[in-house]
Amino acid sequence: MAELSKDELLEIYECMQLIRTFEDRVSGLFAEGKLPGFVHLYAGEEAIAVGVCSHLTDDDFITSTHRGHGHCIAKGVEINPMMAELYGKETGSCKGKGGSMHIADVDKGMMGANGIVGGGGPLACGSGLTAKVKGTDQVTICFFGDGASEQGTMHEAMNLAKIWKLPVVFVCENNGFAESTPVGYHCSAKDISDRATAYNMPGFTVDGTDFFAVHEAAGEAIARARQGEGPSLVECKGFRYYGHFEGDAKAYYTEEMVADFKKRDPIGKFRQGVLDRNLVSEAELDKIDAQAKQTIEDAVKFAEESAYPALEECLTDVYVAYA
Ligand SMILES: Cc1ncc(C[n+]2csc(CCOP(=O)(O)OP(=O)(O)O)c2C)c(N)n1
Repeated sequence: MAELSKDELLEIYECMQLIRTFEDRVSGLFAEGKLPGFVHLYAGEEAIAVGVCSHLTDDDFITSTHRGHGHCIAKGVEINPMMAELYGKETGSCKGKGGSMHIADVDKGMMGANGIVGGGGPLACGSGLTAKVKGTDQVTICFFGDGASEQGTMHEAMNLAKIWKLPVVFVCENNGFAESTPVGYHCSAKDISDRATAYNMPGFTVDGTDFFAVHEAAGEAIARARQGEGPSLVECKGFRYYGHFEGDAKAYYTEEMVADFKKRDPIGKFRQGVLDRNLVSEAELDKIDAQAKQTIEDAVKFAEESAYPALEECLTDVYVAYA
């Protein structure tokens, strides 16, 4: 906590609160039938995306998952086009053709949310190899879930990243479930980070509800990658408040679990931590809460007032044109 300035702490809080407010609002909009397609919400996992991305610049890359809104916001993707993308509007980040599961913004280094579980690993090796060949110090973060950790693609990607000493940090967001399957059922390892040993790379498990724990572990791994020392695996253990997707009845959540989630809330924990140490004031945090609400309301208005793509735009940007 000590090395972060007051402005940085406020920015971090703002980013986590923006993600939470975005997700809570999207949940309501989906229930109202305003958003087409599937929506998977990130609320509860804010400390992971923000803890990691607060070390990155626009020149660094991230690969994301089907649960990608938090990654986008933490990497600096603009909120208005994001919301418009969820609505399928022409002002969306991908002109309304990607939707929630395919938001991308290459200028911000956000290489795309991804409906293919485990699909981000090979992409991260690609951008990692690009940085290595070009001799830049760009780092790629590969966010993936505990369920994705069982996919062959992730094992191949971690092995390749180590063999080629790529500047990639694999960040496993272990929220306890792959759809409704508990991690203890689908995973043979005690901790997913134990698998790092098999790839001869550093591996850590941290509390994914604790911003500072994530920030510290990710900072070490990112510094190693930037200095040419190769990949690492950081497992962040946490939870998601919402179901796997909006509409999930969550029969696998018990009342005790949900009560426990609330006690471990990453934003509440961060807020209490900085207030207890007198690093910021309550009024400053409350102001950010109000601003976040306004930003999201503005984004909803922007999205609702935007047009759907024209029919003749249907096939543009969908396939790569070969000359
Ligand atoms: C290759 C592939 N297999 C299966 C699915 C169906 N599917 C979508 S999300 C999901 C679970 C993913 O769990 P996890 O990686 O832990 O991410 P979380 O949803 O917990 O964030 C599955 C099996 C898919 N989209 N892609």
